[in-house]
Amino acid sequence: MLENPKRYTITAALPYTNGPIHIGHLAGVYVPSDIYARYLRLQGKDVAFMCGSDEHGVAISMKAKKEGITPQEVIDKYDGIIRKSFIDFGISFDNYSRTSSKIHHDTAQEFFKKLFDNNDFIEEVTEQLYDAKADQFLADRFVIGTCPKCGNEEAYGDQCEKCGSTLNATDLINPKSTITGETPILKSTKHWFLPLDRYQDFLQKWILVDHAKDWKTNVLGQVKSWLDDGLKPRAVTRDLDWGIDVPVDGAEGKKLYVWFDAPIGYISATKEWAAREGKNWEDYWKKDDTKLVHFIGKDNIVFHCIIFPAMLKAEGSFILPDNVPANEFLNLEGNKLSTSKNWAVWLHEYLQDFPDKQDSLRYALTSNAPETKDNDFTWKDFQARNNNELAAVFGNFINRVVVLTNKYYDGIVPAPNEFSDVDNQTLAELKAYPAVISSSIERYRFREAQGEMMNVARLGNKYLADEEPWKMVKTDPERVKTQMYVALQIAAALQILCEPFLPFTASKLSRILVIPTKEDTSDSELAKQSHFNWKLMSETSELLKSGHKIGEAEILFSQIEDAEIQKQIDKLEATKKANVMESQIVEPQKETSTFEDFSKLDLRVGTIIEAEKMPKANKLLVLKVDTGIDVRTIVSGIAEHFSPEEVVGKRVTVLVNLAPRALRGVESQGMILMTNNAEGKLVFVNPDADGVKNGALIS
Ligand code: B3M
Ligand code: ZN
Repeated sequence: MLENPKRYTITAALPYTNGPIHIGHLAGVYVPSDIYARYLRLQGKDVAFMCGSDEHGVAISMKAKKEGITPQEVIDKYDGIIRKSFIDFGISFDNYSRTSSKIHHDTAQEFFKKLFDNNDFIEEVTEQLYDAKADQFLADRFVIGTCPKCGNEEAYGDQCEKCGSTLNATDLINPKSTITGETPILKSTKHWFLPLDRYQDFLQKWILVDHAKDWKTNVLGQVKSWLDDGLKPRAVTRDLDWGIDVPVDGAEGKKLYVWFDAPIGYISATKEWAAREGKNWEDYWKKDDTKLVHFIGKDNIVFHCIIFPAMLKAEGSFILPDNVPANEFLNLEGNKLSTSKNWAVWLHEYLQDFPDKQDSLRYALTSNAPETKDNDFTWKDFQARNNNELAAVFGNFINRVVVLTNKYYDGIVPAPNEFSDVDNQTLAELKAYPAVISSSIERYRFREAQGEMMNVARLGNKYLADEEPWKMVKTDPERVKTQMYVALQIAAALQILCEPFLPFTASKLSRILVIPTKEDTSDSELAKQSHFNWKLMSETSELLKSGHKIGEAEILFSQIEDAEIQKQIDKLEATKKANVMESQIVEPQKETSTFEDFSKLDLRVGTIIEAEKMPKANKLLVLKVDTGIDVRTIVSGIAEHFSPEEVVGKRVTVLVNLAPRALRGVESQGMILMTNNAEGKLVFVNPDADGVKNGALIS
């Protein structure tokens, strides 16, 4: 692990522009990376926080086909949505670029060309999957099949998202084209392969020895299983019509594999930013005193720990990542998040429904971050975190401090008298928190770090509850000056300590406490003092000097009402129903029958007038049905779907001239027509029978 780096390059996985950002992306990648970047800036570190839209690959082409638009229209649509939602959510990239940019195409082609000229590739003609009907080679997501490693039946041609393995399309069992559904044939085609096997020993040592202690076990585990299987050459070009041209002769119609070009997107984003800021991009990618950290989800581990490092090693002039703190997956209400099934909380929709609650979501996602195992997001938990923790603990403490300071001292920080043991103890505890939170953040334990930050608010609440200045003020107002001075120091410390986690709250707090923000370039003592000096808080407890005037109280966290949560839950229920409808298979039409056949069936409107369970038969109800002709007994296999009480009075469609048959000794004289709903539950085929008499003929 690099000690005391001179600068930091932080990358966040480039989101595919085939859909918006959802809470899984945020919890897995963007909130933790933003916490880390904000924290380092508060330390006054030199940070390059890079991201951008991942705009090539089959995922984009498939979305374009699905939406009937061009790939360019797809990437422009979603790049716009994603870019704006990151800004509105406070993800503080230093540059958010896009891989369709010229600077990226040039950078990726230059990178490929250097490896090509260096003979780092194997050029080979191999048999690849081909869809004869679509006249197209099937790479990556153009083919789906069973993963040879874990049996997942929805593995893609390049990756199995379930077990994290990267695959060659020809590895898939029972492959099917996702374009036409056809079974692919094999067809020869030339590609350039990165000989990963040449880097086996280097990767084995670099990761499993050098980083055995500082990389997360979930990352080491996945990489180890990959290395144990033995690395094989991997094609880094594709037969596609969308992507970056392969910059060598004889490669007409070939594009760079998206996972070859995308990680280079971090480099091109840095180049673009450095040019804009008058910096040297190579400091951030080629200097040994730069710490490079990749923030990703677990499905990207192999690309960031094996393939990209092998590329960087082959190129020879780049540093390697110091850490890749990949998170596991976040589920939603107990089910896997799914873009295709719309089973997600989309960031841009969240911001429409909760326009001023960015920090509430950041807080809930960090509290449940899938740092070591998959975790679950529920709307009820989100509400509880906001109401019972942010509002009730953090907001309540700040509100009491600000209201009382304004009430007793017109907002002026009072000069303290002699400190009691409790005061000194409290201030000593406060001074210990910056180091505690730093230690957690620097080990990528953001959930733990946020919990410690909240403990500072708890420390403040406890101090006020124990000291009760609102009572003391009647008998010993001089004592209260010291109490409020101590409470104000805790509030000021919170303003700084919460910024990485709750940036919008930190900004409100700086306004309430009149603490200059980083943008405040005045050379006031406070401006110089309170920012970039996270460490100062562990050296002095006087962040707000006596005489400093604070502002008025503001609500930091308004309550989230049950109705707002119910609306979100209902929205997901509707999505679930729509998905079930979507997934319902429509039986193919039966063979043609004649009108004569149909006219033999005698269908009538009827009403169920009595119902009882068939003794010792849990599937059967014995019904008395008024068919308009007579009242007759019909035995129906609906007992697992309806109670007798539920069906009495139902107007139903009855086949009255079905030959009677005995069921468990009861003669059934007809059949009531039913069907299945999307959830597979039986439902009556009800005639629209208002004003229709029993016995009316259905024809
Ligand atoms: N576009 C994200 C994904 O696999 C992928 C990350 C690229 S980071 C270089 O969903
Ligand atoms: Zn698998």
